[in-house]
Amino acid sequence: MKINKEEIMLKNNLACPGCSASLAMRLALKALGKKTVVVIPACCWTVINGTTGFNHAGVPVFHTAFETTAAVASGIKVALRRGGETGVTVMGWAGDGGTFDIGLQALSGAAERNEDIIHVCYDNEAYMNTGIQRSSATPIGAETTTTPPPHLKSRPKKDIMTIMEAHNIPYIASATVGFPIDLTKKFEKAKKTKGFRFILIFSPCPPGHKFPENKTITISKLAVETGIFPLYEIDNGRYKLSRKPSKFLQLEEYLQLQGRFKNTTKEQIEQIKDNIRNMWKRLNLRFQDEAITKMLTRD
Ligand SMILES: Cc1ncc(C[n+]2csc(CCOP(=O)(O)OP(=O)(O)O)c2C)c(N)n1
Ligand SMILES: [Mg+2]
Repeated sequence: MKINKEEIMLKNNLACPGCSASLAMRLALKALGKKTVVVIPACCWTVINGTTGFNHAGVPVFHTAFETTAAVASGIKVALRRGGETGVTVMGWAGDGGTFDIGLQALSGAAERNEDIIHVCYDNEAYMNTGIQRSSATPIGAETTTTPPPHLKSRPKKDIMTIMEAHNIPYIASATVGFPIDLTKKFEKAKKTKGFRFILIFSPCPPGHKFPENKTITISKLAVETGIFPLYEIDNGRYKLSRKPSKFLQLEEYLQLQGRFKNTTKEQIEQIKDNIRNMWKRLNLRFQDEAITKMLTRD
């Protein structure tokens, strides 16, 4: 499988160097094509897309209030359909704040109604645009400006994939820019699917996670290979593991590259490891994969 060579997004957007959210949009639009409308709430992407008069996404973008992405995207899709435009993909593109937290009500409503839209969450695990405040997507032990040491985030990351699964929608997937072909395939599948589709993209952020800008892809890959961010799909209720780890890499390999975990305590690291193991046990009830069962029972 090849990634479409045609660039839809324009060059020189306002993203920070090494921004995975910028690369994620570039890949998503290559898969979805030009007949796409994007709805963006308050988030880094409001800035990335450019100041008034600029539109680096290269497709129509509707900027909306923080809590309204999925409601606005639903309305745009209906208006297009009423106007006879049936071939346009409408994609809400929100951060973790706009998805896990303040956008959750609109998201849940649109998912329950099975609106014909794609909601993408580029998850950089904090409110980055406003200065790195913690969100419910921030992992345990992470430093943010509202969880400074020694008061590091003490609660686990919210499990948004399971929340979305509970809505019985046709397509749910997790992806990251470290695996661009996998990400592209998921957007292609989402484009072909009717009804509500949800894609969670793990999105490392150099200034927010405090790592050098050339480590974005390494960290995206390590998140998958250490098991902290599993890549999978729930396609009409069928679970499919996209990348089967033969052995999880040591979580520390992932944590030590990021300044946000510089002060994370041993106990918090153990807590994260326990949570990863429990998450995989839960997921493997669906995958029923023998190799994973063996890996999880090994101490
Ligand atoms: C109702 C409302 N509350 C707060 C804000 C301020 N605000 C703008 S962007 C943002 C953070 C967005 O975080 P996230 O959705 O994770 O996107 P990111 O900035 O990380 O890309 C906040 C708090 C706002 N615009 N509207
Ligand atoms: Mg964020």
